[in-house]
Amino acid sequence: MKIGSKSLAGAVAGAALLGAVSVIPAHAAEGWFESHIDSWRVQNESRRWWDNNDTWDYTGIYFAGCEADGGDGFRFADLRLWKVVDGAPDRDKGNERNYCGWVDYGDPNSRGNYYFELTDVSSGSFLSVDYVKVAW
Ligand SMILES: [Ca+2]
Repeated sequence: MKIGSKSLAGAVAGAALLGAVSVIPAHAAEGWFESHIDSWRVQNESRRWWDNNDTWDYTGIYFAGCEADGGDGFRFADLRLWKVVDGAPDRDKGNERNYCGWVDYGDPNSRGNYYFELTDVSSGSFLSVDYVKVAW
């Protein structure tokens, strides 16, 4: 049966997708990007992304493979989410401590451009992260 083989392929693809989602928590369906961080200091900023506010998904930032140059190595990075506001100060959407995993900021519930800023790193002055995923 052709339909049978098609649905089997669908089931296999679904299983593979579930496997991937279990590694990186299933945050945010509206959009996402992957990146890395190379020797950031406090006040460095991420690229901007557009949140069209089509969904209620939380905005989340995922880190894996974190390094800091201080004697204690990496313990945490504080990340502030900002919404770009033209012609006025950008809007502070919250500061969260990332221990090299997920942090989320709730649903900003507001269409626009966003970015995050490194506000503190422990320990040392420089932060590098092998894998960064931002989802919203
Ligand atoms: Ca939203």
